[in-house]
Amino acid sequence: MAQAFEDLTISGLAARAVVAPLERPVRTASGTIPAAPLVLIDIATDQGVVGRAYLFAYTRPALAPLRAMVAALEPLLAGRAAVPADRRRDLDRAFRLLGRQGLVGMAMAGIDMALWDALGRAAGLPVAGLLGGTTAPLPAYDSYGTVDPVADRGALERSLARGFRAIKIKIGEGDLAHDLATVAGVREIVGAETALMVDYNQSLGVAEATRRIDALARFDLAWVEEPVAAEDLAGHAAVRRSVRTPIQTGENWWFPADMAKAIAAGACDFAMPDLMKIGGISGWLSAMGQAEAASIPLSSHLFIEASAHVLAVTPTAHYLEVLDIAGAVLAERAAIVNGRVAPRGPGLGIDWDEAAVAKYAA
Ligand code: SMN
Ligand code: MG
Repeated sequence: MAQAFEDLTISGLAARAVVAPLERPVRTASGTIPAAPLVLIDIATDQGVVGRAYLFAYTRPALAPLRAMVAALEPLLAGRAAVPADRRRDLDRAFRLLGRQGLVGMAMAGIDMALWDALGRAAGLPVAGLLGGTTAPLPAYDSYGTVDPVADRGALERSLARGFRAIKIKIGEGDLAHDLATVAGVREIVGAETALMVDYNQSLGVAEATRRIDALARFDLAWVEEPVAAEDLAGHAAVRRSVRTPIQTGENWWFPADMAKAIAAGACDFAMPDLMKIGGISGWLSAMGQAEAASIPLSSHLFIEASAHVLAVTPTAHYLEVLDIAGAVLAERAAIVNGRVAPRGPGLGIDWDEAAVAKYAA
């Protein structure tokens, strides 16, 4: 029996910290993430429906403060309707003077995702369905950290065997020669037909990025991601004007306002907002409208489960990133079928493996 949306009243908020093992450590040119510090959110309602979402703290020092930040929002939510638009308005107002970048924005996004999950569960629908979309499988890419073509040949071949026809690797840890050797080696393994993306994780300056991207042109890369500092929009635009390979960025945009600035600056050919930083499901809906208006293909960043639901209704949907940061604590990992991911409901399709949550509790 579907529960009427307006009947859902928030009765409590739980925020738990875990450090979830990763199938592969995420090595980037700007640091390595050996395991995933996560905050697991459960929003309980008087009607028994529980909305669930998780947040990614990136580094252990940020985990306890992020958990505390989420827990601190409970007084602003308890006793109020589980309506994402209204709760977002309340939280926007509560933090208008402080500002929403950082832990505040991350916590707000987590609440938003969990409330959308609660609505879907109450309605017995996947969030993609609530939003007017379907649960059809979406094009995805397998996302690696830095790779060694020799040592990682088996993993790359397994990605192809799982049906992926798009793969991203991180480069920039070494010099240009190292980048060229790595990309040449990976291109030889994946073949000319597989889309190959690279991610510099903000590690270069404008001149060096232009030099390296020009040198990599012969490998027909699908995109080069965050060549310079995320907040250097003019730098992204300068690189973009100088090279032929599409420039991708967006995972570090805080709320839709940052996306608008990037589009105005001509910073990128493609965009990939992160659900946690763009403002959750609600923030993504605003971002996808901007992408449509600017004809910018939109991809996701991490958060496989929730990203599938929003990409399902994104007019310029591009790729879903498969980098599974929470699978170790989920009752069921996101399903990859023939290199694609389908939204799974009800809600966002997130349920905890409580034994694993206890095992990995921080
Ligand atoms: C990335 C950065 C940090 C953690 C995980 C992944 C990366 C990506 O920038 O695009 O996946
Ligand atoms: Mg990236």
